[in-house]
Amino acid sequence: MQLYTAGTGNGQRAAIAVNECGVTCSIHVLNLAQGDQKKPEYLKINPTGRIPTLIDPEGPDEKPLTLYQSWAILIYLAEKTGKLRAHSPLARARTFQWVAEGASDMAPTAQNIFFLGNRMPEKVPDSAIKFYEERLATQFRAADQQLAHSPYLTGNEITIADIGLYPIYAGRKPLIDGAGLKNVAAWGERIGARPAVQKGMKLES
Ligand SMILES: N[C@@H](CCC(=O)N[C@@H](CS)C(=O)NCC(=O)O)C(=O)O
Repeated sequence: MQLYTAGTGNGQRAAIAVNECGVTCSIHVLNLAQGDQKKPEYLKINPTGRIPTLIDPEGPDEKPLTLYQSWAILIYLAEKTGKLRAHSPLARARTFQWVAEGASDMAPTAQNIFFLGNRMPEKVPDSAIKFYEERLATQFRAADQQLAHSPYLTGNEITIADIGLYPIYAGRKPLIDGAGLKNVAAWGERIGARPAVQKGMKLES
């Protein structure tokens, strides 16, 4: 397989998924600041001009598959390899809940904090950034309550839910730890100690 990625939360999520699932994969780190993601040859595999993108030469129906969206890559690799999957119907349902929470709420909230603080042409009021910071802390508070009862988000086994949320946590660790979320902090230590996670987090962008 080939993974085109970069050292951002979304890029790290896909790289960790590749490492955790143990697939043979060449990892290509794009330089986003220099616009590698907008080059015509890259737009051919990902017309959105963003990372990550996975190419699996042995995709479904024995045909090559090109796939973008980090959460889709994570789910695809878990389905393909049987790794990081929840097994009971209840744990599977909770996995879907956390994947939806991460993809549709937490990751965009974290991205808003980054864009407002780093990408706006004018200075944004501190209150706007604080609004999204408090929102992210509240979203992780629900994870903290779950993690008071189990070592991972959906029970005793690590799943795509944990891998999906981890780069969001790692990118805003001081904010989330500062909100006193002790169970999330312990979970973060647990996930962050995994060699496959450490390797995926170390991409240079
Ligand atoms: N929801 C998408 C977001 C992808 C995304 O926003 N990628 C960013 C890096 S984190 C990107 O490629 N930005 C470069 C650009 O927009 O030019 C995912 O999870 O893959």
